[in-house]
Parts: sequence; structure tokens; C-alpha cells
Amino acid sequence: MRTTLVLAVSLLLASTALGHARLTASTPADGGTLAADSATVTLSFSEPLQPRFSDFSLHFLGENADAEATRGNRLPRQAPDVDPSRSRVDLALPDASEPGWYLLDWEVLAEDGHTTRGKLRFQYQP
Ligand SMILES: [Cu+2]
Repeated sequence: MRTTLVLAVSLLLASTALGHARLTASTPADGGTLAADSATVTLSFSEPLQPRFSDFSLHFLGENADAEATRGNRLPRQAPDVDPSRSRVDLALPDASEPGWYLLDWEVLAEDGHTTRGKLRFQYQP
């Protein structure tokens, strides 16, 4: 009985782990600095996304790297540029973005219907 339950749980874990869109790389890295000649953040995921149901919210934190994302510091939504593979997303900072810390809140839906989310903090020094 117990063996069956353990087996069922591990099968469930295995199937949910498969197909999740995990963040595999980002430019800049978390805590990093965006290159002066680029105002674009790139996120790479382990699986293709469903862009229509994925959300990327950018917040300006100013000089406070540890500030939280609030409605007050949220920037106008920019449509992300999605790679044909749908596993890479380029997000441009709005024109004339100020130097300082930014927080990108992301939430993506993978093709298997699972949502993953995370935060990326980075500094912009044009
Ligand atoms: Cu999944």
C-alpha cells in the first residue's frame, strides 16, 4: 500500500517537473548590470512559452536595489519580443529609461499548462 503511494507521488513529481519553463539564463544575470549599449533584457527558458499567457512587469526601483515591486514603480508595459523557438524573450526598457535599479517580475505559462514565476533585479547604467 505504502509502496504504491510512494510510486504514485514520485510519478506525479516526475510528470510535473517535465515541461515546466525554468529560467535557464538571463542577460543581465540577477543582480547584474545591463550593458551600456543595450537596453534589452533577455530571458531564456527551458521550454517554449505561451506568450499570450505570460506576463513581464518591469519596475523602476531607483537607487534602492532591495525595493519591492509596487504599482507605484511599475513602468508602462512593453510587449516582449519572443524568439521563434518561444523559449527566449527580449524585453526592451522603455525609451529614455533612467539609470538605477530595475526589477522584472515574470510569470510564464509553459505549453504543458504549468506556470512558473520569478524576479530579476538588475542595474541600468546608460
Ligand atoms: Cu510543467
